Parts: sequence; structure tokens; C-alpha cells
Amino acid sequence: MKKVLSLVLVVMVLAATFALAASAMVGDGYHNYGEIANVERKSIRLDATKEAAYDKATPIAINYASTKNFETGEKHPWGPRENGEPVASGTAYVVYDTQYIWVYVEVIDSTLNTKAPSALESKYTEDSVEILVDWTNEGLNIADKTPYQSRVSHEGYISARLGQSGTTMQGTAEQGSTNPVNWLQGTAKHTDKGYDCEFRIEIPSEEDLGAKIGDRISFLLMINDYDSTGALGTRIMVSSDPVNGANQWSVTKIGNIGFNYAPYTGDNSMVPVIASVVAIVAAVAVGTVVVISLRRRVTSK
Ligand SMILES: [Ca+2]
Ligand SMILES: [Ca+2]
Repeated sequence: MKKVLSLVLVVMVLAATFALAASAMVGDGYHNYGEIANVERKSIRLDATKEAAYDKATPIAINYASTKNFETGEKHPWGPRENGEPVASGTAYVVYDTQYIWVYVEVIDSTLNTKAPSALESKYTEDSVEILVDWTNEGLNIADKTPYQSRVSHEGYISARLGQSGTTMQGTAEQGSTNPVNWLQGTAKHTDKGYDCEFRIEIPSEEDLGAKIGDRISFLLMINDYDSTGALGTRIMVSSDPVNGANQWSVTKIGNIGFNYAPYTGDNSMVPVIASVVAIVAAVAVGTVVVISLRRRVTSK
């Protein structure tokens, strides 16, 4: 009897430990970006023009000046630079359809700095917007696997990485890249205040990901802002996350956003009326499950 009680106690302690570990992944000390709005595929296109579909998104401000010098971690307070130039800021709109997450970012940047000589040599050393996504919200950082880092420069050049020490992918196959980004497309246009850019990030299949996509996913938006000198040390990272700043590779600390995702079936055509009714009933059921699961997470803290 004593042995049985000991075993029960051990199991209870282990269960409590796992419950605490799970609840620590979501919530405490994280910025909550709300929910990603769902839109129809046909309502949106990749053209650096903000369609009405983005009005469904809650605007996310990118105005938290963070790391000034990436090498030393030197911080920068909100406000102008030493030379008087204002630091960039932006507003992002995030939506998804059944296959892609779409992000539209309006950037205010008074000095557009270009160091990339071509589409295939673009990286963080030019004015650009970056997005980090951890699809499982588990905070894993595995080279060439997770999280997804995607970048669009003010010239519309794309580059990306999977995991902190992963290989940088640049441009598209059409641009002649030997290491193209297959899951990201991006474009940009200059405006009278700076530039707008638009991202289309393909949602991975759970089979390819080897894991379930979370009903909250870790998410971080950043602007790389250089001044007129364009030197590496002058970059100021501007972040959407007032809690953790542009600490983009500490993925267990980046904010999270709700994602009520339904896997892509490969068919975006109009469905018959009866199928629509079934889909609506299924959607209500999924919504109920998500609410229950979120409540469970909240109450299990
Ligand atoms: Ca568009
Ligand atoms: Ca700039």
C-alpha cells in the first residue's frame, strides 16, 4: 500500500511539473498580439498595396526602440538618434487565408539606407522589416528548422532563415538564386513617409513541420533602421514587443498571437451550399474546442 501511495505521489509531482512547464511557455511576461484575422484568398494579393482585407486585422504598432548595436547588445532609448534623425516606426496588419499568413507593414523611415547590391545579397544590413514565427509556440530554436525568420527590404528583396544558426536563403529561383526562399514572397514600395512592404508566408503542413501548429503561435515584428551613415553599429532594432524588445532569437520570450488555423485542403474553390453548412457547423465546433483549450491553459497556471 505504501509503495502504491509513493508511486501515486511521484506521478502527481511529475504531472504538476509538466503542467507548470507547459503553462510557462504561454503567457507570463510575453506580449499578447491578439488574434490573426481570417480572410478570403481572393481578397488579397502580393503587390505592396493594402487591400480592404487588412482592415480585419488589429493594427500592431512597431515602435519600441531596442537594440542599437547588435554585436554588443547596446540599448537605445525611444527618441531620435544622436545625429538628430528620428528612429523608424511602423504599423503592421496580419491576416491569414487557408494557405498563407499575410503581413502588411507601413514603415516611417526618413533615411532609407541600402547596402544590398542585388536581390541575392540582401540581408539585415539595409532598412528592412523582419518577422519571426514559431508555429508551435514551444520556443524551440533548431538550425534549418524553426523558428521561421523572414525579411523584406525597402527595395522588396527577400531573405530568410530557419533557426538562429541556419543558412540564409536569399531571393527567388526566378531571380537566379541557388538557395531560394520557397515559403516566403515579399514586395515593397516607397512612400512619402518611408516604405510599405507586404509578406506572404506559407503556413507549413503539420506533416512537414513534424508538429502540431499551435492555437497561439510565437510572433515578433521588427524594423531594421539605419541612419544615413549606414554603418553596422548605427542600426537600431525597432520592435513590436514592449516586453522583450527585439530579442528575436530568445524565442521562448517573444510574444504570441492567436491562430485559429484550419489546415489547407488544396481546394479554394466555391463549395456547394450543403458543404458550406457542414463547414460552418465544423467551424463552430473548432471554435468551441479552442475556447475550452485556452480556458484550460489559463486555469492551469
Ligand atoms: Ca496587397
Ligand atoms: Ca533608415
